[in-house]
Amino acid sequence: MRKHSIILAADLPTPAETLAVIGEVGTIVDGIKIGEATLLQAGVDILRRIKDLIEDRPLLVDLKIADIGFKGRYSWQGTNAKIIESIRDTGATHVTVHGFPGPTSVAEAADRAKEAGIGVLLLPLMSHAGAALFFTRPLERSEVVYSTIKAGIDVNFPQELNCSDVTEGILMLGEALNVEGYIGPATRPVDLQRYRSLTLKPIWCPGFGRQDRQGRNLEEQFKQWAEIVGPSSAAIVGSAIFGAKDREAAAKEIVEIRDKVMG
Ligand code: 3DU
Repeated sequence: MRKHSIILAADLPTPAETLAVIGEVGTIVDGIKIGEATLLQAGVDILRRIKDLIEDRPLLVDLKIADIGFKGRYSWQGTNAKIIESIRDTGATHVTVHGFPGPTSVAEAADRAKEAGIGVLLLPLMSHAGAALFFTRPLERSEVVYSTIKAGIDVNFPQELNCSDVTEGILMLGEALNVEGYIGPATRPVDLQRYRSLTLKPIWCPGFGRQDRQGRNLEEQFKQWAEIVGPSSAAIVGSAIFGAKDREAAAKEIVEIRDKVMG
């Protein structure tokens, strides 16, 4: 993946429009994110068609998986494994998974996705207004460790990781279970700094443009974001590209902003 990748969140109302936009700008940006609404309408076969259009670029399937993990005698048999199986060999390179359902759920998704060659991006927090309500509830390191051991998940929590709330607890779990990376809010720079103090992994960030609540233009937001998260991370940009009158120009503009910020 290229440094400071730009990932288009292709959230169009119909599969035909989704494919059209990807045909238009899919090779200007560095990767594509497909949402659950598109998959419900089109089925997973659309992922193969998108992959043909974008070739070796990353294809993130934003399912925000949050179902049960269940370890049978020999293998994971919960719903999370079944969801991951449904996107195996479709061209999906990454999938989003929620952390709040706890250690078994995340472990099942992470293990099965690894087997399928798909990287898990865990969600310790979200970008929209009000998302902090539950994610910032207090949580202690000992609670995360105890609950993980009790669930029979055999992992080590790095000694240096501390935890004060749910967001940091999910980051702790992600580090211990060795997920590929995280989804982090571009709207919350202070929280992104907290992520960076706990992990060196890639952080893929939505929240550019319309979700910004600090009055920053795209360039200011991008610059601040890039300084905090570092080059291995990615910016997920949706409506600022697909909602523009001239989508090609909008996609090129954000790529230019990235190139300028990176010097
Ligand atoms: O606001 P935009 O149009 O740039 O779209 C953002 C995309 O990122 C959209 O698909 C949304 O579902 C996703 N997303 C968030 O915006 C915030 C999160 O915390 C996680 C995913």
